[in-house]
Amino acid sequence: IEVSIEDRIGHVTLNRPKVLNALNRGMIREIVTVFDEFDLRDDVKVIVLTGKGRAFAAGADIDEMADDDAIRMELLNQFKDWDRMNQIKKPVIGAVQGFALGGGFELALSCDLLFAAEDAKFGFPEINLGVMPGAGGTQRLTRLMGKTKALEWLWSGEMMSGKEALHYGVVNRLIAPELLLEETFQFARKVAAKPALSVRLIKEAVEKAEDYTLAEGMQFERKNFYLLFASEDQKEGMKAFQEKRKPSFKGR
Ligand code: DAK
Repeated sequence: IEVSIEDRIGHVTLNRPKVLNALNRGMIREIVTVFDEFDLRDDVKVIVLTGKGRAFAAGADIDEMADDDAIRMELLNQFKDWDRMNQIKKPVIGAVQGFALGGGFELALSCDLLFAAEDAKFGFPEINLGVMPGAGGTQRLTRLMGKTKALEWLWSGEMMSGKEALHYGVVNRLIAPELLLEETFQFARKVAAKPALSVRLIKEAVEKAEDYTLAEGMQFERKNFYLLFASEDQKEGMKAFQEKRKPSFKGR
């Protein structure tokens, strides 16, 4: 992977273009290790994940797993690394060009927002390999598009165009390929300029909306709402409004 920080945006680029960024175990570990580091750094407010070349990622590395057996996989416990991805508190925006297949699609779906180039192709070809998605694909796709549509894609193994992905609410935006990075970073900078605690607690509350009942979710929301009144940014934000000036947020 390649890693950089610019304008308070931590950028991770998948960088095995010769094999369409096929995700091997080392790569997943590197991604989550950097995400964890970004999550703790004060100078990173938003994380952007992209792929180099003609794919975001064409899936887990088939050469690496072809000879695996169930017990070896259980003992390797690779899902521990994948699960760490779900614990990142800062916003993660994925920018997908070309193929996002199998584990590559699952990695994309674990981002909070997805921006896609018009040439993006999403799919779960696992069925053609005699397996099925194992890193959240059946769960996340179903939550986004409903059971019947998700089954159609998961059973057929066919690739979904960027346009279809937009239609089903899988991606936030469809962008001309040459503008994908620019538009993604433009949005990332917008979020990076917001009070970071609000951004963080909104993400946490929205995630609960998928698992909690409405009453539980609203209770949770309320606690986060109260918590923000303990922040300096709340005082600054409201004072700046009253004084008719631009607020200066500190993320505290
Ligand atoms: N793994 C390894 N190599 C791959 C690869 C992959 N997933 N995808 C592409 N490559 C390699 C190709 O072998 C080829 O290498 P060379 O022959 O040049 O050495 C190079 O990338 C370029 O690919 P193609 O020549 O095939 O390019 P095309 O344009 O003709 O075709 C394609 C593009 C995306 C349609 C095709 O490459 C393709 O079908 N790729 C495989 C798609 C796929 O089946 N993906 C894997 C799904 S299974 C887990 C978590 C997650 C997973 C598993 C376990 N744990 C935590 C335990 C996930 C599983 C999956 O993703």
